[in-house]
Amino acid sequence: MSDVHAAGTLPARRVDAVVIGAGFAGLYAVYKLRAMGLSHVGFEQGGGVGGTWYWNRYPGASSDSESWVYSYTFSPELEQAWTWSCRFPGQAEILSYLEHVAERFDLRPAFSFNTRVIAAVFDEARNLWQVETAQGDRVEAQFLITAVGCLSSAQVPQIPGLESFGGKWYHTGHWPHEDVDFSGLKVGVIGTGSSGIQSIPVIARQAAHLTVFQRTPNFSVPARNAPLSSEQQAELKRNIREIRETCRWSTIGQPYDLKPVDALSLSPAELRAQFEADWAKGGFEWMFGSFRDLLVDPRANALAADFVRGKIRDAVTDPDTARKLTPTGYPIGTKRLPLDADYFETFNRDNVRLIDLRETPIEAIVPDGIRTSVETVSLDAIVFATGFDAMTGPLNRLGIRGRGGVGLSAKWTAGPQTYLGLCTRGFPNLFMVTGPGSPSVLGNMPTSIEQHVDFICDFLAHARATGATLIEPTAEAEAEWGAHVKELAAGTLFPQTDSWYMGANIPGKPRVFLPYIGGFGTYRQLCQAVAERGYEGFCLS
Ligand code: N01
Repeated sequence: MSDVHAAGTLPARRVDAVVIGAGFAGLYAVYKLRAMGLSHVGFEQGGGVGGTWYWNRYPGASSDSESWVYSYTFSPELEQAWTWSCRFPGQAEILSYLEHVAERFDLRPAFSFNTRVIAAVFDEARNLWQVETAQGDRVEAQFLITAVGCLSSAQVPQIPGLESFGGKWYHTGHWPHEDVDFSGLKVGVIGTGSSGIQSIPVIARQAAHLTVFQRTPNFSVPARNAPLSSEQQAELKRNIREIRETCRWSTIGQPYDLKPVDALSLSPAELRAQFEADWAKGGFEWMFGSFRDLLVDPRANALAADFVRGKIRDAVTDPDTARKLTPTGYPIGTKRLPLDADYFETFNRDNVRLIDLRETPIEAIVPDGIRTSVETVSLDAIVFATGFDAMTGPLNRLGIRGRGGVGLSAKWTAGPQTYLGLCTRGFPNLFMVTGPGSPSVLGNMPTSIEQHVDFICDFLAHARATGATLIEPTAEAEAEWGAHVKELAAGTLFPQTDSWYMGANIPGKPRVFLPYIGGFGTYRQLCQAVAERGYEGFCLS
């Protein structure tokens, strides 16, 4: 608490629950709390609703989940009222959708916008969270619900000389609201994750020249986005309930699942035919609707990786550029697989150049560009597509302190500890929507978010009905969950790779696999079983 507020000069408002964030998760949390008759207030750092889709306005930003699943399921009326224009909607369309939801259900008045939470301290004497914002709000609440997203803490790497750069620079996850026009400019993009891979083809079409600074080549699968015809829209609306039900119980929250077939059991010709058929469909189905052994057996994974390497060679005209773009040394899918629209083909353009930072690393940013070990690349603008401090980053920066004044980030020094990715011991009545240890980032986020918010709100209703005022996981449940999350990850190829799933993109971050990889459907069953057994693993008092 700051000195001013600790002195008690501002009266604290008292509510049942504080919600932090007004993206998919925060909007739904507020909707549910209101329906339950719990008083609440929401704080949102941005100037409007939208979360991820408020901040990530970079060129080409769009969903990687199909529109008919990347949306809320809680209101059949909303599902029928809203019509998506295409398979993978862009940032502006998703933001309009969330604005429509906020309007339709009158959710905006619950939030203070442009308001950043800087402290949330648990008052043990009164069993209340004391929440404070940078704007001077003070609120006391029984429950604290974080809905801050998993990929909202943008990371600009520490490259010497950035402050000397004479042009403009941007981070994809913190894009300006006004139009950024790269026409006639020499642009550099650093990073080839999903954000880089989505933005590079679009920037290449606008800029005079684009230089892509690539540290690790990435696998990517074509999205094959397309408009939805009115017949398709009508059919989706007719079938939407069934589609949703399949998503709820599937591995990654999508209306398809891994086939009960091993890639290794097929002949080379059969395998190729199946890979080609799924490749033609576009989207994640190529990897996550296909063989069950791809992410657990290195030999099966190598077959999938080789298939994509062949596609890269076919797409890129210059053999040396194709070589640089070809990923080696890590299993496909263990860095989050991007979807693209002509990403590899973009490197055939005359105005696009690839710099392989493994051969010629960046040494500094200089007033007129980026200096590598062999040259200075002259640039008018730099785009950092360099990612996020995933899952723990957005939570650690809220200034959360639990019992004994222990900070959440201090408790998590060696890696996050949670029960079900929802709660953490020592922080009573704190609920994290899609926290570390939840499936969340391993699939369709809205599916995960709704399940978490429903679970939390059912839990609050149960607590109210039973007269419990404090909810906290037991030490045993938390330890067991952590061991389970770790054990599941160890049975896959994921821990072999430096990725944000492993915290490897942030200097000094503990190397721990952050999400739960047992599958959305399995996780949902586990949560249901926990609830049915009287919220097993939690202490209610
Ligand atoms: O970030 P990333 P992102 N010098 O961490 C490179 C979600 N998302 O914003 O691999 C040079 O994946 C880094 O290189 P390396 C999605 O879950 C969703 O692209 O660490 N390069 C990498 O190439 C996604 O996975 C959607 O060697 C540096 C890149 O920057 C997640 O957000 C769209 C560097 C970062 O890739 C994050 O994606 C977009 C340095 N110092 C994102 N530091 C949709 O669903 C980092 N890099 C649509």
